[in-house]
Amino acid sequence: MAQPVAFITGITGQDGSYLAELLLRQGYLVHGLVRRASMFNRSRIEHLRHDPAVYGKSLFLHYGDLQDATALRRIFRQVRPSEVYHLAGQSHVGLSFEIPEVTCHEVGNATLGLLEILRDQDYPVRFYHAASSEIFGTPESSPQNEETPTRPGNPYGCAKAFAVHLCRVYRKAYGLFVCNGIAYNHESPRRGENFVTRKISLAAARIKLGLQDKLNLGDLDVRRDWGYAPEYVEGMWRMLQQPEPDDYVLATGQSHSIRDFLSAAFARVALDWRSHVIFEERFVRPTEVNGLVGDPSKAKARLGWEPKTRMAELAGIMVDADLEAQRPGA
Ligand code: G4F
Repeated sequence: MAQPVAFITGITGQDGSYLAELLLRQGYLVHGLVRRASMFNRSRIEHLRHDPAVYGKSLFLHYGDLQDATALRRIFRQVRPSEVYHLAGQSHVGLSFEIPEVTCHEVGNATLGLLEILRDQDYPVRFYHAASSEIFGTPESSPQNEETPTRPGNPYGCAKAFAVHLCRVYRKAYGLFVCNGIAYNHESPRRGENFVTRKISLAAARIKLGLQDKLNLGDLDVRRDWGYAPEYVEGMWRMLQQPEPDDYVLATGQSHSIRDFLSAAFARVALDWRSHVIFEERFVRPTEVNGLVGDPSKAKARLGWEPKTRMAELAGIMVDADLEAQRPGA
């Protein structure tokens, strides 16, 4: 059997880096799309790039941009991927209020562009679209599943909902193997520092080490369904190994408030978060989504996928990693 070939957009991100590791372990040739920038932002895959047994042998990076259809088509022609994992795009919900057009181009139109390329291939390609719980906004029912109507509450959610529906249309209209992975929040030590869990874990570690004293946050009452990112990329891969394409919710089914996450993270370093957290209006969003909690039972039944790491353990993993990274010489 031919060696499977994966193409990952967003390979330098949290999920892309874990997914690349998983696919390399499974014996794939992995190709990743990277955007040219004056400063390298590849810290999450540096260990792979510096491994002579991997880089240039089973891992290849290609300069490109989701807006550049010609370059993307060229990469497809050269690489002929058997599986495409589309993870790239502006992913910060708060920021999507400030740069809505960029967000919609990167998240919405770019997915359409890839679907068009897929449609023109003369061989079967499987496509994973990184959808998001943000498509549900503030839903009428909880928990949400694959049938829950979309009702986004911010520009990012609107763009994702647009992309999710296009994936469904292309699957039905052209018979393409396209899956939407409707992932709820998934975190790890590789999470960007401007997402709330990482902001908290980093602050807990730095406060413990005397490097910082205060942590400025917005609304602490909102609740999220938080899971562990390496487990979620396993779910993404499993979707593309099924006989038929479909949509799946990836979630823990449990929701916790920001206060709960603060308690767990600060408890890890034996501190009381209430002595350190300051409210800052700037971090409150123009609209907030509420009631997001996912029902992963379809993923469990069909993919054999189940989240294992719960919120408190996740907070501990993240704080431990940040403590380690902050130590002198780390
Ligand atoms: O960590 P967050 O920025 O994640 P959010 O908005 O839930 O979005 C993440 O998860 C989605 C679902 O998987 C993805 F689609 C999306 O791309 C991203 O990965 O914020 C979580 C909550 C929000 O309610 C926010 O208002 O935390 C609240 N929050 C309170 N203070 C804060 C802060 N969020 C951030 N980023 N920074 C704060 O200081």
